[in-house]
Amino acid sequence: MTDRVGSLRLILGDQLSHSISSLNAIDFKRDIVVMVEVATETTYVPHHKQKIVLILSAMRHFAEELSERGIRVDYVKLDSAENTGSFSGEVQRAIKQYKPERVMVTEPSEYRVRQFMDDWQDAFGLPVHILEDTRFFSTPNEFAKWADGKKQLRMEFFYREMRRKTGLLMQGSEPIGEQWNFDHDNRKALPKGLSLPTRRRFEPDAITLDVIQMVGERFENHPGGLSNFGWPATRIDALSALDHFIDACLPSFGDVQDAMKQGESFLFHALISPMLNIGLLLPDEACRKAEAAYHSGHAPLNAVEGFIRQILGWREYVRGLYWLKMPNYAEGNALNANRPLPAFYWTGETSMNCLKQCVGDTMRNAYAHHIQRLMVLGNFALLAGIQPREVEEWFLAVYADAFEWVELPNVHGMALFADGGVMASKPYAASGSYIDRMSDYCSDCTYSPKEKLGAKACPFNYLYWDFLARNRPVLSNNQRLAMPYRSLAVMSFEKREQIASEAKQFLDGL
Ligand code: FAD
Ligand code: DLZ
Ligand code: SF4
Repeated sequence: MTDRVGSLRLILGDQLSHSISSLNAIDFKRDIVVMVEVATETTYVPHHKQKIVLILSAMRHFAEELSERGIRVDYVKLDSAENTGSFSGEVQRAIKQYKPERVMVTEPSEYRVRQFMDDWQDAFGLPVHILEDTRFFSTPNEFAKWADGKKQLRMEFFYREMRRKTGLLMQGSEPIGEQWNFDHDNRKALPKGLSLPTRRRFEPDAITLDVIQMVGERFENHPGGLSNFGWPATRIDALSALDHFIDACLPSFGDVQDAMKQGESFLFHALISPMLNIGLLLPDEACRKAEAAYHSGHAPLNAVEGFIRQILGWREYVRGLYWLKMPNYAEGNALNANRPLPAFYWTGETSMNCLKQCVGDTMRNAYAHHIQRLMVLGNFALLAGIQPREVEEWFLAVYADAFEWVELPNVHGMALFADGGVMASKPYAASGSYIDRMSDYCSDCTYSPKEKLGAKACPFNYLYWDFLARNRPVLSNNQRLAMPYRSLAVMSFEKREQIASEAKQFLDGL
């Protein structure tokens, strides 16, 4: 009789699902689960304090749940004296200690981790089984097959494939409502006086409080505050956050999905991306619950389709694109953007109220909603020509839901057009009038969205035209930009000169 461990099953901090493939057919007597808090993961970017608290607290809760199921768990805390500080170091140490016959792990979500995991079998001299992550609707291979031979990889067409595959919102082979996409119904500004749902906050329990204290001390210099921490760190709480969204927010989610309001970054959004990304919620259950809300008459089709498209469409699409294009994807800089990231992305100290509000929300909550990220924070970085690498690092650090597989395509491709149009058919560039239409930020700003030039002019206005003029060689052939380029062509020479000069002065002062 040997007391040698059968399988050493490693579970990473974004694999906290009881259905994770690395737990399949676990032998309760011979196998051991290893979970490790490691310095390399907590510091590869300066993560927002709330993001670290969420992940470590959720890991500790998950380890407890596994123990309660009768599974043997070795959980290594960040401050344990033996902790070597990296996934590879900790797996090697556990192999020495338990002498397992094999290591089993679900494939990591990020290329960075996959690279060193691929070396483990040779380095450690035992079989390392890297298993498929079955929590998604599609696989990277399926995406690669769909992408093969296509000139353009548009989300909309991949999304339709996913609708057919899953049967979500389908009636036979046709989409319910005879339309695949109701996006044009989902661009309304927030009506005055509309009452907003309250965010469901989850009071930290003893485990979370412990982590909060440790993170407050050890990661004091990382961005963000901890006082507002209210993320669900267990499966049960995550499910109740999802239910709260379906009950209280989903019916209005569609109409005002793109709206922004000072002091209110949650609005009707789901606030479930951190839970989906670490595995406390599964994408399938979120979509099925939303679909059921449509069939029961609780929520209208434009809201339910809009929500399902974000998860079944965008989330799956960005994952497919990431694995198809990595590692080269991160290297591109199609618009040759080279300016350093302004300090106000970290401090919020700027007189541009929209940016100040969005940075403020981000630092308070480790959250900002999609349009704040895309049309304010991303749009500014695009127009100002900020280096993609610096913008990507910022987005990867400050949001509780930020993991490279989902952050990189959204920032590099969608917000910055740094991939030259692989993801987006045109840059999401907009002047101040878009922000004015979709928010109440401008009424509290020192600048005016109505002024195009001069000291009071909203910087987004002249930066927009300067961006188009500066990037003419790369962008002017884009059919979707034909109209603004025509407007630029008929602008007087003096006006164009003034735009260039005010943009230069502004950008030099950043
Ligand atoms: P809702 O608006 O209520 O949407 C529901 C769900 O749909 C989300 O929980 C999310 O899982 C999914 N979803 C929506 N849009 C996208 C998208 N574009 N890509 C992938 N999934 C999507 N999302 C992340 O999960 N991590 C990131 O690091 C991230 N970085 C982003 C950076 C930029 C510049 C932009 C423009 C978007 C980014 N997104 C990212 C996508 C999106 O902004 C967030 O998923 C969303 O704001 C999360 O909030 P929510 O749960 O309230 O989402
Ligand atoms: C993001 C993160 C952080 C901050 N800390 C840990 C950790 O200490 N241990 C862990 O297993 N995972 C952590 N994570 C999540 C990982 O970065 C994520 O699972 C991998 O990057 C996936 O490729
Ligand atoms: Fe932002 Fe311009 Fe509006 Fe000020 S005026 S809040 S800078 S869009």
